Amino acid sequence: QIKNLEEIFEARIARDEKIEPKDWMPEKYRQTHIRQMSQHAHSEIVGMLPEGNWITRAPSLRRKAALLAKVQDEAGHGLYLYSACETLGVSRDELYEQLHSGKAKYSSIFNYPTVTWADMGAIGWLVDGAAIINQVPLCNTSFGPYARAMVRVCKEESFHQRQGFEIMLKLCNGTPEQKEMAQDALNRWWWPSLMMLGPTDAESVHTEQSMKWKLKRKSNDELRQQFIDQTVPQADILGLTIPDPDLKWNESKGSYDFGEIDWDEFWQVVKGHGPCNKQRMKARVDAWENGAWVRDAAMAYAEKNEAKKFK
Ligand code: FAQ
Repeated sequence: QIKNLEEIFEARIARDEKIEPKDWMPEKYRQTHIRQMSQHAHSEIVGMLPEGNWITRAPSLRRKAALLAKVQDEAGHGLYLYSACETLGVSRDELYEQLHSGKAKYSSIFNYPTVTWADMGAIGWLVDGAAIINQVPLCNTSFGPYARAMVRVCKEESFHQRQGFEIMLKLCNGTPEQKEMAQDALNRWWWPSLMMLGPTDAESVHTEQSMKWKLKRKSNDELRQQFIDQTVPQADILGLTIPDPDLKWNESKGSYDFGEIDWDEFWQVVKGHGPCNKQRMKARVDAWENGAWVRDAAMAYAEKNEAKKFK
């Protein structure tokens, strides 16, 4: 029976049909989607913290409004993704518990500090830039709710990337100190942005299976190369230097060669030893604990209303 169901499932994947929550799916397909989608959701939620740090200090009302809107979008992305995950039979509370206990990962990139205003530019330009490269192929992923969520998320990320690039452009056309601030932000965010796209294909444990299921449409290395090729000309427009002495156009390949990524640093950050891991987790756990009274009040109100209905 299962064998038959599995064959039908594989044939649907081969025909590029979307798999929907109530359809039969192999248990591993379900689990791997819960893993990737929940880590994606956690990344959006933790990802609000580095930028949230600058909302009260944005240099103008216009910048503040744009940053506030961007951070709110990230909350929205997190909530869609948690909802998409719940369609696979896992509860929101379980997902939060996995994040707060350190069982579930979130993107390494959000464990770096935001020390100057230029970091808001670099995050939008580079981090959202890398996120778009990663997420556009996911609009075509095989699980319906994930694919549909990604369409709107990518549109919003595209606004985020532009607002970041525009911050960088303004700084680069400003005083020498402002340009220096932009260069410093690029120096600090470049390598972590490359790491964000995941370990090399040779080290990536999930890519092979995820490609077969059409969860992933492109490998980590393919996405990283695409990100570099897209971003280097943008740095040229800004008049900034990418902090990689080995970066060089390769005519025969039609793309850039680049230097060695510090994978030790990546794994240290993933394992919880990055510059801000403890601070980020504490912020999320505190928000959960300090918000308990709101959840209790909402539950009490809902129960009271429910009871009234049956009077
Ligand atoms: N950080 O075998 P692979 C955003 C883990 S959203 C931490 O290659 P996979 C928006 C991986 O989970 C950013 N851990 O894994 C925004 C696995 O561990 P596990 C998030 C990482 O899943 C912008 C192990 O290493 N985006 O930025 C990282 O096939 C600005 C082996 O790796 C998504 O989540 C990492 N960077 O490929 C918000 C997109 N990379 O789970 C605010 C969806 C890998 O076995 C401000 N996710 N690991 O314990 C994906 O596309 C994939 O999951 C990858 C990893 C490509 C991230």
